[in-house]
Amino acid sequence: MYTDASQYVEEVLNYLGRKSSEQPEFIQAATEALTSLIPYIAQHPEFKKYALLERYVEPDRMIMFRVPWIDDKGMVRVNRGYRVQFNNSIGPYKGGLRFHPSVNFSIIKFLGFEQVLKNSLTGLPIGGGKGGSNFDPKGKSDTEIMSFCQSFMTELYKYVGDDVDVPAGDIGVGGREIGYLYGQYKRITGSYTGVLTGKGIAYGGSLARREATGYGLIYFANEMLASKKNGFEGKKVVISGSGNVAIYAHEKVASMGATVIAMSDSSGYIYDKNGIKLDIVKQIKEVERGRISDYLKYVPDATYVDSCVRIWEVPCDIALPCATQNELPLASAKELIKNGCMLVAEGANMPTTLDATHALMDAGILFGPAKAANAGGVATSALEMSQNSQRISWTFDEVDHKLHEIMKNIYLHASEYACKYSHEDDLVSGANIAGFSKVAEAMMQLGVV
Ligand code: NDP
Ligand code: 2IT
Repeated sequence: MYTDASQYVEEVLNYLGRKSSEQPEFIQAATEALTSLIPYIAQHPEFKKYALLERYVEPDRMIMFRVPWIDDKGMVRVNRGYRVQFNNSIGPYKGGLRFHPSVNFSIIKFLGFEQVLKNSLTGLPIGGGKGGSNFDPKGKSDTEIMSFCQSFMTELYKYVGDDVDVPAGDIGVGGREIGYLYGQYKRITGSYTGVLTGKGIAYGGSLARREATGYGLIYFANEMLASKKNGFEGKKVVISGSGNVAIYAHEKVASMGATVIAMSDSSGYIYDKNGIKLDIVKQIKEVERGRISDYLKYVPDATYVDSCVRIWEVPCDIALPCATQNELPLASAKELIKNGCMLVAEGANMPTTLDATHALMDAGILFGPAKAANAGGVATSALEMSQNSQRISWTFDEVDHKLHEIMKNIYLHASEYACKYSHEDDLVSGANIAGFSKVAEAMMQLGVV
């Protein structure tokens, strides 16, 4: 039906397959997005002449640098630092920094690629980028984390700026790390600008940024449920991960009458049929920086299973993958379908594999794709940027209210495009096309750059 557009997308994906074959996560993200754009691209034959897709899949630039630092024993250690500035057609590059041993160009490119569409969907003027390091924060002391962050920023500062590129947190980068990074930026440049978001409240951070991704995820999922005249009251929820996104998704969903019965970390998951007590998880993860299995020290009749992926075998009404990419494969999707799950909304970036996404949608499970469902974090980062530029701070309720409105709008926008180009419940296509159309329009107007 869309022969020319399909052919064009195939050519671009083949090109990526040849040129970036060692970047499987990036190819996965690009394949999912570009394939769903076909009906939209079919309406814009001019894109091919202007090589719009070829330009769109190529980041503006990719920066890699050495990060030497000194551990507590006085040994010099070396990691790799990355920043991929993907696309700034609609605003300064914006996106998190991830510190995790698995970080490489494939992971950072996939995250940057997703970020371009996500940031466009927020309706705010932010382009897309992502960065990080293969540094592993686990088991490191505060002084080691500080030494690493200072060295990382000593190189990164050359490439960022409040109107240029504004990083924030992601896996392994929270308030502590952003503080050390900001301190070093300020020390080197002498300038006090909103160059990072997720900052501490005492030095320019926004209230509700810490909660924003998790809260936003629940606001979005609530719109999905409401479209079917349903809600969270009385629902059983499984949330993977126990980091920033997972914890605040739990907090919000519990406040709306649901019970969270399982959570995880990269070692395994806990199950508590009476509902997981969030204050204990916060104590373990935010204060002690411990393992999720420590929950059993506080609640001995809960269960711990030594596998994170098996969390999807726990029967639930709602599944919220909030840990990492590809954590919900096809076999897990089949478990969710078998057990009568009705909704999956992605708090993490690309947590569901492509075949699992198709299986869930084909089975009629409501599916909220990451770039729409978890956009509340970066949207609130953009609100932090606005507050910094205006030298003002909004109250928690003001920011939370704006976040709620933004998530409702993202849902409306994605479902409107889903209806127009695919079908009502295809929020994957809806979110991709809604996000892409604005970036494509800007790129066409900006000329061949
Ligand atoms: P955190 O570092 O706070 O938490 C990450 C959680 O995921 C931890 O529980 C961690 O367990 C677990 N995890 C990490 N890697 C794996 C793995 N390979 N297998 C299983 N579990 C794993 O990160 P965030 O909560 O900030 O981020 C979680 C996800 O949400 C990521 O995909 C991120 O990109 C995405 N996201 C984050 C936003 C934000 O504002 N922070 C915004 C939008 C999306 P362990 O401690 O054992 O490593
Ligand atoms: O994936 C994401 O959207 C984030 N990690 C948040 C990015 C940001 O700039 O707040």
